[in-house]
Amino acid sequence: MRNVMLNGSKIFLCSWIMFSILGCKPSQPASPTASLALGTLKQCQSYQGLPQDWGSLATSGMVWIPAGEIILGSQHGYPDEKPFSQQPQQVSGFWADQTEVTVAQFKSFVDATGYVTEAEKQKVAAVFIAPQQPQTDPMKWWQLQQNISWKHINGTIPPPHHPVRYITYNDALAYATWLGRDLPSELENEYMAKGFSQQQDIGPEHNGQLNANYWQGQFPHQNTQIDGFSDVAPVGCFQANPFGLHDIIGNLWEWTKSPYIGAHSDGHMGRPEATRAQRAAMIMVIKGGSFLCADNYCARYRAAARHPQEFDLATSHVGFRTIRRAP
Ligand SMILES: [Ca+2]
Repeated sequence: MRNVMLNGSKIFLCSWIMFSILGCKPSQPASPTASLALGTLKQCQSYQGLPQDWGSLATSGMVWIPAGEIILGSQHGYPDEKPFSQQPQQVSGFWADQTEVTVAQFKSFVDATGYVTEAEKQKVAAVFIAPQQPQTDPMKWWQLQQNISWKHINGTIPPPHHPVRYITYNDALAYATWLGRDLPSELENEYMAKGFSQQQDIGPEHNGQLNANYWQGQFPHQNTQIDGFSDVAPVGCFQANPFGLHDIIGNLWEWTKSPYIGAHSDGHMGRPEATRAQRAAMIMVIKGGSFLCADNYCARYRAAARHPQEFDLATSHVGFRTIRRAP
């Protein structure tokens, strides 16, 4: 048995002979592919949007998230984030996309299946338009526009290395199912974003440097884009977190499989279970914040932050990543 380091985690590899004799099994799955070479502006701008072995390897573009535990939520956030309990919740290990799903990845799904997204069927999506003057009414910066979709934004085709957006919950789940994957629960997303940390929350900075695409300046009229992006950024322009995940905070909100059915303090613990009535409402939890989250509005560029989102509304600021649970 060999002891090796892979993706920062110690694992055991069994040779076929030892497996036959001793029946030993890896303590956790071994990734046969290297991590994506992302994390700088130069690297993300040259990325083509498809990870190594795409189309042939079930875990292409993913890293192994080892089992662990977190206390869900934060005492320091918005009221619905405050923990129900100081008892940590256990999370089993799973594979996770290193980046938000890209336009190129989603295109490969559409090319293979002929899938038509809900925004294309509905012929409408919610689009952010920055006002020129200070505003407090969200209806002043959100517009329902026709003929906007994942492949057609303001008359242009989005670049293949951008995260796909204008994707509803059903669209995201269809893509994940096609790959034999799933969407994370809120608990799994927050565990990914907290990345080994015992802190109650994780923000968009790392070692005093901005490490996420969010909004600097006064939202919604003044975007100083100190982080380099006024709109969505290509995936992987910022350093990965300790689990090897890029943009788990900021850039786009990410769909989870957990219905939004109230505050943690009411006993909702971020798992996907829900009653039939709750599923019928289908207001889902989204996590991580987006390029539209600013200090003065929606300061939700944090691991513990959460927000309700209509499951069938395609918007400018919501994307997703998939996970694959170990058998
Ligand atoms: Ca930004």
